[in-house]
Amino acid sequence: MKAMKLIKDNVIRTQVAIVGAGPAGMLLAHILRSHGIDSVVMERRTAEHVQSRIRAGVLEHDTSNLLREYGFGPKMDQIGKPKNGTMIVWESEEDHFIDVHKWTGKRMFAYGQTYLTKALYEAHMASGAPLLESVSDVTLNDIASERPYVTACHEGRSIRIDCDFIAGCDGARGICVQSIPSNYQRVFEKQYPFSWLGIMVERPPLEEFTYCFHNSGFALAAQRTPTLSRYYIQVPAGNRVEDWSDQRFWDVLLNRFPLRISRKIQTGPSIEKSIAPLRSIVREPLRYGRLFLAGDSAHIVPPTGAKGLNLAISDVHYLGTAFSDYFKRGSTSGIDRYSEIALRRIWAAQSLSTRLTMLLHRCPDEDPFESKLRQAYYTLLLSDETAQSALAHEYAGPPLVK
Ligand code: RFL
Ligand code: PHB
Repeated sequence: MKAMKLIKDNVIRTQVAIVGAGPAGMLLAHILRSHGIDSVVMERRTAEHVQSRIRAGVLEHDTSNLLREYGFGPKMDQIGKPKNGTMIVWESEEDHFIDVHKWTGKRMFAYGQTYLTKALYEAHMASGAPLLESVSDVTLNDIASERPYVTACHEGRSIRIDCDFIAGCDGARGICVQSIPSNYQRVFEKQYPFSWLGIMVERPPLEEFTYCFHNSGFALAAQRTPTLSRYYIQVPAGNRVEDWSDQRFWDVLLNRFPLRISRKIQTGPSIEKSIAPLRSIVREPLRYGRLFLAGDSAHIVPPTGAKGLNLAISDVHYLGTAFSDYFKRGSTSGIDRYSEIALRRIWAAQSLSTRLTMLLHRCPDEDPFESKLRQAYYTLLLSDETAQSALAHEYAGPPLVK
């Protein structure tokens, strides 16, 4: 419990109690440290578990620059790779490249969330800042008052953390969203009737990230390193990993990609396989009293736009700056405007992610009208430079509010 202010046995005093040690929670702790603000991070899983989760792979230009500003550039450049954009392929249609570089002058950055999480943990541990792993029974208390506190069980003992603010960075099913009275917050939600089944394979990837539409569903070829590839296919909601042997996965994936692409895909045994249901959630506002939501606890976007991690990073950038203004200057304007500022980017990301999801996935009960709309949008994309530029700008993400 180095660097934590122990008031008395098992009672800790900190400025910001952070629930959840995913990228949102760990980056927020880092940002606060850089402003001289102390925090305590609580995580219900072990560090090994959090660092082994395989999720996002693409960062926006502005997000990767922000991570550079916070000191993560050297690690990112060891493993990550700039990308001009993302390819869309479609059976019996021309390919379309979402040319982010041509239309916006920016580049996306291929960098796995797993590597970012490791870099965040390393920086945290090197600083000696507190991280309480494997906590249970986290409970938020008096959050509508000026003296909130968190109680939890850690290493078999009850602890209490007195704080000025609580940051809810514990994902969509965490305790923080459950601690907000339901009549206080609006929840906007959409479920999709399909999931993504993803595998990791030790084979060289395709040159470009490639989204594929096929009448039987979506597929994606993604990449992590020159020798590590990530592939996804759309599967019906409710499918389980056990239903999918490697052979069945590859058969479906290779059948979905046009032959000119599938013949370049190097298959092999999966080293990881997981399923994620697709859904959209936005909570408004992102604050209740002294509790602030950030990352997946505030919103979930379907992964088709590659926006979730980017939003988690921009949320905590706004929140960390707002806390800094409060502690350094006594200004409440940042914390008062946090929800409104963060929600602008969140809804922009929802809009893009929903449109790309509908363009590239096939709903089981899709009617011919919806199929015609999809075709009309793709035809527009292939022929109209304004549509190409608009999509590239949205995919690149809106600029961060300074
Ligand atoms: P996390 O990463 O889920 O971390 C939350 C942490 O909170 C802990 N926790 C608790 N701790 C203490 N007490 C409790 N009661 C707790 N309850 C929960 C959890 O154990 C966990 O460690 O949320 P965070 O930090 O907000 O980060 C969000 C991102 O992980 C997520 O948005 C992205 O992975 C989304 N995403 C993508 N985002 C991108 O920007 N680009 C992409 O290319 C991209 N691809 C993806 C994705 C997500 C995917 N899945 C799995 C849905 C691809 C996929 C397949
Ligand atoms: C990934 O690399 O895992 C990835 C890339 C693009 C997406 C989603 C996930 O839209």
